[in-house]
Amino acid sequence: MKNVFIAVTGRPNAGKSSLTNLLVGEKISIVSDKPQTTRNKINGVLTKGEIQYVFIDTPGMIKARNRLNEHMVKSVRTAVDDVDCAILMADVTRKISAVEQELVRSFAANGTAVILLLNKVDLISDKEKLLPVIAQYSELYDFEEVIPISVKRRINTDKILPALEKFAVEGEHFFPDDIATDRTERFLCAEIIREKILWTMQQEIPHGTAVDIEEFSSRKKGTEDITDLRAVIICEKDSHKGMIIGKGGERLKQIGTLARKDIEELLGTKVNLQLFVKVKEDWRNRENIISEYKLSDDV
Ligand SMILES: Nc1nc2c(ncn2[C@@H]2O[C@H](COP(=O)(O)OP(=O)(O)OP(=O)(O)O)[C@@H](O)[C@H]2O)c(=O)[nH]1
Ligand SMILES: [Mg+2]
Repeated sequence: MKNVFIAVTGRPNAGKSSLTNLLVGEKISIVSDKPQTTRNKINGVLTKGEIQYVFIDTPGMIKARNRLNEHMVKSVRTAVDDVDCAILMADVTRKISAVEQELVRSFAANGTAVILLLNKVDLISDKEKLLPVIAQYSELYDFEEVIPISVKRRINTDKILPALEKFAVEGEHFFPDDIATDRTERFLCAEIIREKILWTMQQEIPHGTAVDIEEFSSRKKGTEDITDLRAVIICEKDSHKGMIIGKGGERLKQIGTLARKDIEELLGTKVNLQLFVKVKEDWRNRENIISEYKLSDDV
């Protein structure tokens, strides 16, 4: 038996979580068009034959602006430290930035084998334009392989597992062969709600929200399984609370309806979802709140 641990790294919004979901074949990590969607390391597990692939989806690398960001950056660093190889996910439509340079420095320090994936090639009509991009990236690091891909259009995505296979090492599988993630249903439900906030709200508000599941219990109603879920959306300001709730509660209702659909699919039961909104001023800089609500993996 073999296993291979792969850190999926790159700038925010490059498509790391989309890729992780595609490779494990299930949606385990939330996706949005806003940068800084992922906040925690999330293991995506794929067992294929004798090899177990463990993809560590990481938060997009950023310059930390608050305590929450610092935890996010730290989680990328620790992910890169002890893996068999890494994926550097780049957005082919964007120029090389300080993010790629910084990640490459930590790869070099650790001697990490890295596969460069140039994502979103579907947005480039003239494929000739890829050549200079590949040349620029090749100057950054001695990548094991460089693969232009599109997660969205499934271009070249079948080349990724074969490229990772050679980094597998002999050893027991770390996770049961039939799971796609070791994250709890409770965590995944909170993430689904956060995703719907990202989808429905503008810029700064979703980044200042977190979701805490206060109640998660199951019961039977006749032959039907029902899950009762009570979740609190934490936000930073009274004015944000008003906007999340919306006129006549419309926005919160929309978030709830979208989330409930996905949660029902995840759990395979009917879901009774109750959503509340609470204000915790400037919580992203308050270590006690980050730890009270377990909003980071390392507190
Ligand atoms: N056009 C195009 N869009 C893509 C592709 N892959 C992902 N996206 C989109 O890019 C956006 C970001 O995707 P995510 O998977 O959330 O990106 P991420 O790297 O995990 O982002 P963070 O968690 O913020 O670091 C979403 O709107 C995706 O639908 C692709 O191949 N082509
Ligand atoms: Mg992500």
